[in-house]
Amino acid sequence: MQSRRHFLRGAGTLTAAVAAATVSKVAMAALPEPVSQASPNTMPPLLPRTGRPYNPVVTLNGWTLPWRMNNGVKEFHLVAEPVEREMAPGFKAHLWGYNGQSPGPTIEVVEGDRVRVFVTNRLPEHTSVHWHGQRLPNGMDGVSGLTQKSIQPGKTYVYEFVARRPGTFMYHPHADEMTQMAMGMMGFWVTHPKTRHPLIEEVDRDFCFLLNAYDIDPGSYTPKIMTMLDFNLWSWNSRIFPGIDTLNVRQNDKVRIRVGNLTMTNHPIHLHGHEFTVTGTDGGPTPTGSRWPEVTADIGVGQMRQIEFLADEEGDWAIHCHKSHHTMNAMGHEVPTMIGVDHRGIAKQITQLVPDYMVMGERGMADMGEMEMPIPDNTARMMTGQGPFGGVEMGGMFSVLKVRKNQKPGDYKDPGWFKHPQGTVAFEYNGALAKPARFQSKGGQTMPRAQPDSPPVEVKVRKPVGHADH
Ligand SMILES: [Cu+2]
Repeated sequence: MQSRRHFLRGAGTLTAAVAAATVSKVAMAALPEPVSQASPNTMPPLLPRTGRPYNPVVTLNGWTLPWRMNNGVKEFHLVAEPVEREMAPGFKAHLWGYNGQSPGPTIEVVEGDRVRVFVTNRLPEHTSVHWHGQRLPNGMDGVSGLTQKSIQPGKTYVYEFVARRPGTFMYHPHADEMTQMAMGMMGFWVTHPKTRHPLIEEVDRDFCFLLNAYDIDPGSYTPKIMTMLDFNLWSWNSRIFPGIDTLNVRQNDKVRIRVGNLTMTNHPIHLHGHEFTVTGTDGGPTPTGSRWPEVTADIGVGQMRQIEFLADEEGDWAIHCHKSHHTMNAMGHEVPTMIGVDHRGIAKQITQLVPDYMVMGERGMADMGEMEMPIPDNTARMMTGQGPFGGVEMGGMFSVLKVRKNQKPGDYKDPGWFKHPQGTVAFEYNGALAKPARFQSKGGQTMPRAQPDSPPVEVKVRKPVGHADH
């Protein structure tokens, strides 16, 4: 993690040069200084120095936008622009975002705040910003054509409204949405309660991230915007495992995780080792009578969910989307299943013609995690991530909740791998294996059959065997 000193202050960067070319200096003078972020790392919480106090959130692989107070109004400046987002170390994508990154910075305000957001458009096409879930005057809702003129390239628009109710929200364009969302334009919005709220608990750690998805061909940089469902990069805040930071907490912390879904499918987000309750949606805090414990919360398209739990179990706990293809990186999907198919003969023949030929998937796909096959430049391997016990064989929407006794309050540093107490790790059994007892029964069926049994078909299942016994 980096300190806030690492924030690039507008000037001196490429974006400033673009700004000078598109927006006049006189016009910019009245606006709050645009703040740009150059790092894809998780920034420490931005403690409020002006305005009403609140407990800030931590945006996973993201940051919170600083503001200025102007006669009691909280003023922010969002800059819609092309960005280069490092989606994982060694893999960069050309996206569209806000203030240097995709997603844009998190906006944090307090219930009752009057908020003014300046939006400068440095994209090659018009845009607008919709404030998802907010109660606001209709003309501030950001639907281009319906409630406002779209913001043309080089123009700056002003949105102003009171953040009327506390909760978990987001922002995204409502102009050429299919393109602009596929290119990564989106951001988080948190409205903190003004006073103690009966349905909003104080927590020790408050994380947030958006679910998003991209289709970037191996070796290329720009997402294919026409893809509807078959994405190859499933990301949290435009990061893919192992590029997604861990969620580091102290044992017995009360933890809140806020997740929004701006992809085109649902994502069942699953946490290991703990039960949680859904304490809020984009409609607000949930009534306590509607809460039940679960370990997976399905987050539908366009929805937001706030989950809360007591992190009382020490360890390194996986948190991930439960759709198994969403925990993989770039791969082709038109690949036949080869599990159990013996390639030995054919592989031998092919290698005489193509010396580098290799067989994939004969024993499952786990070999892909270790494979040192040449891949195009700027490509994320299908699965990767090295844990203390070997390859984690994951990609995409996967991270780790690290619960530690000695994590200091407010410290979000990665504590390293968990040191398991002796005798608490699954271990190899070295005793003798008994012959399997076969269950003997004719079985039954719901109704008598009209036709007699046909002769049985023999299905050959080739069980993998080690080399130890031959
Ligand atoms: Cu998913």
